[in-house]
Amino acid sequence: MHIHVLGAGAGGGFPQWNCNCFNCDGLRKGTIKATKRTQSSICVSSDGVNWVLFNASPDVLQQIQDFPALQPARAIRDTGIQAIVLIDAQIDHTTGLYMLREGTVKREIYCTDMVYGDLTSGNQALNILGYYCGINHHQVPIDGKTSFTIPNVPNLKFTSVSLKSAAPPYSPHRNDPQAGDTIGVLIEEVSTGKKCWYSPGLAEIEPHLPELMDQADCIMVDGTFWTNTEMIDMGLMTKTARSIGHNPQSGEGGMIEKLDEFGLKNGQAVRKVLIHINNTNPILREDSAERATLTQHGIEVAYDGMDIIL
Ligand code: HKS
Ligand code: ZN
Ligand code: ZN
Repeated sequence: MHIHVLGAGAGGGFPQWNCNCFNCDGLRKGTIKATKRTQSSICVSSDGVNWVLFNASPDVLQQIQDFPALQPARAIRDTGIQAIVLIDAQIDHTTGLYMLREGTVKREIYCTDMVYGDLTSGNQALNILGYYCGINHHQVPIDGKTSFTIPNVPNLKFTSVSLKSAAPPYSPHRNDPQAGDTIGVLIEEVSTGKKCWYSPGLAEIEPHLPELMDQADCIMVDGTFWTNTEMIDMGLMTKTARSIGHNPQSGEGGMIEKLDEFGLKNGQAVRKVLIHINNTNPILREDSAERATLTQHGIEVAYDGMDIIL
């Protein structure tokens, strides 16, 4: 299974257009050891020709240009993207749908009923696509048991589960969380049995998750913030990381502590990768103490263009 990180940044990317924090300012000036990151998205394939796009980032056009495998050029109009799976309805994961409007072949969209509802009401993205390429909506089951497959994407199987989180600000049920607002997905390559867990928005490793995460050879999870009060401490927001759906890396119950519980899979070390990293996070600086701590715990920080072959 080939997993390609198209974008490893959180909403706004890195550097963020309006931000002058130590990281963003330092990256622009070249005074810190870090690389830019576009907004959160991965693509996955078994045969290297047919791909599933996970999330449609506002940066998707640049991401496609930077990864030629997504453009196999078999016809005058063509793409390697066979389907799009949306893990939530947030701006940073869905705005790229507008950029993928051309053509006469319908986009195959896999999402939960909740996400479909948000993207046809508070946010009209899927309705608007109807005026261009059109879409086929496929309902993603979230019982953690019923798997689904995608036509034209041979050898991959997907199992998803609902995660604790909040719907986007424009959702009709923003203050009333529902199952399916955000999901995590276990991606399996059928012929090899290799598996990757993907949850770029993860507020808490709830009791029903280890059952699926334990199966994974690679765990790719929310790397948005280092501390629970990161944005508050910098005077940028009044809400904690957890309250906006992102479990921080450090501290009690944090991602480092939780990821320590995952060790070996078939005698091999499980790969642990953080993705959806906010511009304010010190782990973006490759020589930071926080990055060294992650390395000690065997945790990697995703970067744009990262390839994971399982
Ligand atoms: C910044 C942003 C921080 C950020 C926050 C969130 C809020 C929102 C909601 C997020 C993200 C980046 N880059 N989605 O100002 O530094 O209220 O639902 O998801 O990608 S959470
Ligand atoms: Zn986000
Ligand atoms: Zn910043």
